Amino acid sequence: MNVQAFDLRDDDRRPPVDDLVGIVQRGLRSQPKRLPSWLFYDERGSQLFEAICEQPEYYLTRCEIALMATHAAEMADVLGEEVRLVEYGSGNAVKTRMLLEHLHAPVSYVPVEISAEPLRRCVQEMGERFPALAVQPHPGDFTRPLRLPIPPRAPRRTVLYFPGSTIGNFEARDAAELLRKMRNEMGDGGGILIGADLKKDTATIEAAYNDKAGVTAQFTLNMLVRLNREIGSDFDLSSFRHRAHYNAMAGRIETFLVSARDQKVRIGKQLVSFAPEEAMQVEYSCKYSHEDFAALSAKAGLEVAHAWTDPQAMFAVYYLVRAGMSRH
Ligand code: AVI
Repeated sequence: MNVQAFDLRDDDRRPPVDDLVGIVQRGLRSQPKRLPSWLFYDERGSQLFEAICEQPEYYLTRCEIALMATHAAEMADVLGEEVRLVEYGSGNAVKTRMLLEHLHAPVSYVPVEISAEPLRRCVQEMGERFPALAVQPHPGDFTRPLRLPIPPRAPRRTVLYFPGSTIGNFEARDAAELLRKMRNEMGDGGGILIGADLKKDTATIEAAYNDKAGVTAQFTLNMLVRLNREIGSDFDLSSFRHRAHYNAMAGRIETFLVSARDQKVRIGKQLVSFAPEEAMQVEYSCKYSHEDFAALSAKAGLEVAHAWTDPQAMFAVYYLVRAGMSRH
């Protein structure tokens, strides 16, 4: 197995308890109250997210995998020979495997992942599946500037792979900032291969975030379980409900934890009041038209060089390059 050694002492993105108390207190002081969506992903939350991807209503994963099954060979041709593939996150073994199977003489594969266990699993799986490939894990937060490991030989280009429509979990300004950071990391001749969920009828989108089995509701509520465990807050789980609705004007699913009653919750030394039906915002999942995505890319100095979509136009994978470069 051609895997570069790595050190994973920093287990995940868990900030020190005092910082987390401060983050939560600040979020609950804002109007409306809000909590950051990265809080979903403790060990249980990551398992629940995997379970969400299996739910019949959650079309995103299935559609993106189907797109890869149909178009990965063509994507590999577009990316060209001797690519260094840097993946933002490492939880997408199926899609990444499909891409790597078709890449022409890739130089290295660099999964960037904040949580130790998923990164370790990814390294092992990819190392076993592609024994000749240099796997260079990069433990860390992909929203921060990356110092990529030195590749075993000079790549012709660096391609950042960001599947899953995770870009949709960033608000417009943060999404553009993240793409701008990616533009710097890929360099002049590089590119970004990115998955994005497309706008469609409200019922289909809302069903994906309100599955019948209630897995998404558990995922949302797990954020409170995590806070109770990690900062000693006393959220009463039976007094908050999951709510996800599609805001068609803004083009996004907005997910909330809604207080079922008048209640107070202890966060550190503070008591925070919740009114009956008060909604605390926990996640946005933005949906795009092709024009929306081109406009977002342009804000980051990028343009869409290729787009792959399924016949039902459920999901898209875009290949972005620096603006002006696709005509060279
Ligand atoms: C990770 N991300 C793209 C998922 C989404 O669809 O926004 C997270 C998720 N939240 C609820 N269901 C899935």
